[in-house]
Amino acid sequence: MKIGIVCYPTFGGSGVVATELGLALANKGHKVHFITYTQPVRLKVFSPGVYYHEVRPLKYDLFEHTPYEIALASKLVDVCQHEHLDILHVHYAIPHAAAAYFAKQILVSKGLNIPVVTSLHGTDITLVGKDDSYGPVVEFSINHSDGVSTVSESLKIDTLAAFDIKKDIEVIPNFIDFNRFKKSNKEHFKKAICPENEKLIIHVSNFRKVKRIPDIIKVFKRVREHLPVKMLLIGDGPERHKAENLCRVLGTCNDIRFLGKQNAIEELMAIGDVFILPSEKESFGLAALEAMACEIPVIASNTGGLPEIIKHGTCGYLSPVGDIESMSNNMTKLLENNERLNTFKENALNRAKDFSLERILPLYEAFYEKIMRLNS
Ligand code: GMT
Repeated sequence: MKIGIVCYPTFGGSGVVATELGLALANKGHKVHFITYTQPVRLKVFSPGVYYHEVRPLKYDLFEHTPYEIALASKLVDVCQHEHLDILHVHYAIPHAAAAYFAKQILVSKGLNIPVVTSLHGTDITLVGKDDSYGPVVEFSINHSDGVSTVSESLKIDTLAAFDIKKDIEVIPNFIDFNRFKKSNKEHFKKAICPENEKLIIHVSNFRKVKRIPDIIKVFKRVREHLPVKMLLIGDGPERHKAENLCRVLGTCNDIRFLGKQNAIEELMAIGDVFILPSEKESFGLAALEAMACEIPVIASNTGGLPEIIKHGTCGYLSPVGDIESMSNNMTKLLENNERLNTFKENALNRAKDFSLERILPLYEAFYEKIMRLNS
């Protein structure tokens, strides 16, 4: 198949999923065309079967806001026409689904019918998409996509609750590439971070409000009252500064390292004992799955798609959003007993295997084929 992929090329979860999906499809022999405003980090290495088309909106003094969606739609028309794409797969509804609809209509006027698949990832529905400033366009462009998928059952339910949806929604969970995410021996590195053999807590996110970063610092403080622990906070975003201040106030700075954005997350995961994700909303929680693939159990909030990945009491623990006490107790219980911790680590890996690339990729291929058949 010749597949066009549109996504956010930066550090967001939806962009990571879209890029990994495209690379995996190309490895299986498909031709994959990425259409984005900058090259996704992982595409910078040459890979046969992968093509990249940059969207470059013309800037003009009169435009206070450059109309990116129009430039994207125009680029989609160009790529679909000249590269003879079979299907267009857009990740994250805003603004990609609307731009794809626009491009599709232009192509129809030229006698070409390209099916469009829209994958919803989370905040495009649960936070931003519902807002009046985007809602009508999001609803319309979902209903006019040829195929719609969500990354969890929970996000499907949220989508149906937020909008008047006339389309069937296919649930295709996020996946993990075990060639990349697996436990490796980084003992020297662990020794440098945890010289007294402390247990190591890890969190990875884009540090937005929805991730509830202050909860992480508060849980850490409580656990540290019982056990020797250290923590790595990986990623960056608007809440980081507040979190650093809270560490100062709570006197935990010496045991917490803020690492900022990192590419080789798997190398850091290799030394973790437990992962924490106390989000307000989390449609899937790819970071938690990546941790589990590296044999790290997860302490998380019982929200969104997280219970679909984390089995409470076997490969992690779930608590109500904002319940610091419950999360701290669960984490302490897990870290203070090596036998329990090792069992949870093993269970985490086994659970992650349910989401292997090998299992999930054929679901996307079958979905494309179905949509192409229905559209022909
Ligand atoms: O907040 C993020 O983690 C980024 C966001 C995005 O849209 O890029 O992630 C969403 O999509 C990911 C990939 O499908 C999911 O794993 C995340 O759970 C989801 N984030 C939220 O729902 C908050």
